[in-house]
Amino acid sequence: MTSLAESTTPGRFFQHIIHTCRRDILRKRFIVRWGLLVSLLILVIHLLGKSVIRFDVNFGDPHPEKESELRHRAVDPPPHKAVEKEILDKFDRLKFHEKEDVVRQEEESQFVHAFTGKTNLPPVYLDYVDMNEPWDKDLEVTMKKQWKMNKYLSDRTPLNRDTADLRHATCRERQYQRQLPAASVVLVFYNEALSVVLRTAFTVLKESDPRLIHEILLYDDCSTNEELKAPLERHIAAHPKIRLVRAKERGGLVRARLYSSREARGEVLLFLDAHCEPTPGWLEPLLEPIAKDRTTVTVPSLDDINWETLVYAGAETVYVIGGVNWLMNMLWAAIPQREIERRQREDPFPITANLKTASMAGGLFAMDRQYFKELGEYDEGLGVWGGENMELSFKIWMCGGSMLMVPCSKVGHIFRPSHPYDFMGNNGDVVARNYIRVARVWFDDELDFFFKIRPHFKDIDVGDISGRLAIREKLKCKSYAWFIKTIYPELPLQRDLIGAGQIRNEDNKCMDTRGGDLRGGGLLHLGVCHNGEGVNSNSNRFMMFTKDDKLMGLNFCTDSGYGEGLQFHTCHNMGGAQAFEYDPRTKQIKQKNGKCATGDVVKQLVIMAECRDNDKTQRWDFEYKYF
Ligand SMILES: [Mn+2]
Repeated sequence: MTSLAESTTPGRFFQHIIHTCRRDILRKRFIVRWGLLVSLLILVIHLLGKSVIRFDVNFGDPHPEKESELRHRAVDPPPHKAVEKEILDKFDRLKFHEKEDVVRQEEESQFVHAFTGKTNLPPVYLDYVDMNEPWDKDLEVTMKKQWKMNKYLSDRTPLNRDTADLRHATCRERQYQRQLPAASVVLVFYNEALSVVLRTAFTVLKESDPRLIHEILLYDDCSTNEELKAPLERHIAAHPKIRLVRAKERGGLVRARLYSSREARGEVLLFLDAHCEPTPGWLEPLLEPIAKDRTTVTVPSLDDINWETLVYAGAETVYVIGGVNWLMNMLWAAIPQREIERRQREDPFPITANLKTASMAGGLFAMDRQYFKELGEYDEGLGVWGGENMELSFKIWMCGGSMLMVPCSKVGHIFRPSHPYDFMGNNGDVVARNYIRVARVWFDDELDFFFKIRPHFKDIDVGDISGRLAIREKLKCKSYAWFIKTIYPELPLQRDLIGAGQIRNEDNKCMDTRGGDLRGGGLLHLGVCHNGEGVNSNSNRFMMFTKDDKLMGLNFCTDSGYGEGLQFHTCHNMGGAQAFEYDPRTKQIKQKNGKCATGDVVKQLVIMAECRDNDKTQRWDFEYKYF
């Protein structure tokens, strides 16, 4: 018999295992031998698990060598176990969400968690925080509320902590060309925690080839916090590549981005939020597509840095692209089949090949600086936040460029539970006005549909847009319909519809998403109708019935495959439980199995029931008809 030592290659090793296993089954010794081995393995994993938790307990501890302190914190650690459990549960829900609603084609997304409170380098801390003071849990809680993130923990975590390398293995196989342009990394901030800003800047320096960083531009949009004044300047003084520019008056995020881009001198503009941590190998894959074609814009893949624990979590690769809807929202959509096929054709490692994306989230992207100028930068008429990402996405595609999501470029980002800063006025108004302005510039013939969904938007003044239209004219940009048909055909245009708006039955009840269309799994409800045109301001009652048989909300398709009611799920375009037929004569919405959409007043749901003649709960009319 061969010994394990002789099995030199992994292949032979496994052959040996399988061989031994099969023989043992025959000799009925299987349970005794392998059962023991498996129990041993479970024990090892269990012990390992304990050590992981201990590492987590040690999170942010500047003196890990002090055994006594470590034990003290093990009793009542920051971040404590309850929080950690809650976070992990949250991830589990996310995973379910990805699996159910977003990920359809690809294998199950694997979230990996990294507890990175350590650094292999000499740790750098804020010079005014005393690391020897005992942990003040009350202060930690107070600061969490005030900052909408755990500033207390951040102030006590190395500013140069190790970042996780969660990239899919194929990312490390990739070779990038040597000649790449250098980037100005632009970080715009307003009253962001100093430790968070510094960690972003220092991590960029740590994780990037210095030849590819022209500068790190810190753009202070008129912060009022004291720590962002002299202390910030003191902490960056030793880093010649970090340059600080301060705005004279607060412009809001969009304008701050615009003005900061004019200060940048690198060949490539690379915007990051000032609460990010790029990870190993992040930069080259963002720069190479731009080096090959200067009209290509690249977007890194975002991972989550938990706002309470600063735990880094992410998937190995990307399973979604940026889509668009009629509300001007950027949304995450499953990778379309055409894109899956293109990747398989064009790339030796399709699982991590770059993805064409119709839209970007906005905060993080890389772009040739001159090209950004040529496309008219940002619209100065946009307020604080919102819509600028869509405007940029539209004009990149419509005016001859392209946009890629880069799975091998991973950047951690602190997703806060809410906006920590005010919008300089009414949030909703600013964002709505931005959306309308962008729509008026870019939607051309499709604009009236945008106003059908939100009729009250029609009367809102968005200022002078002639300058923006002139840019569109000058660049000879294509139409919005071209963009949708070519880049994101998932979104139906009016020409693709049979009916839209409120769908009302003769029982005078209307289909109502009740927000169930915002993410998959929600039910299609039955609600009271709005009466008269122009009052349908609630997009929950805006449905679309397409010529290719889909009954949709503004984001998802209704699907009868989940029980009696209709559930919202990603449109799979394969018919079946997502295929409906409208009969204008009987006004029934039918499926192949002979069932009809029925308004159930008791359940307040739209359910699929046997079709009946002249049943007013089954006779539906569209607010807008296209037949
Ligand atoms: Mn952000």
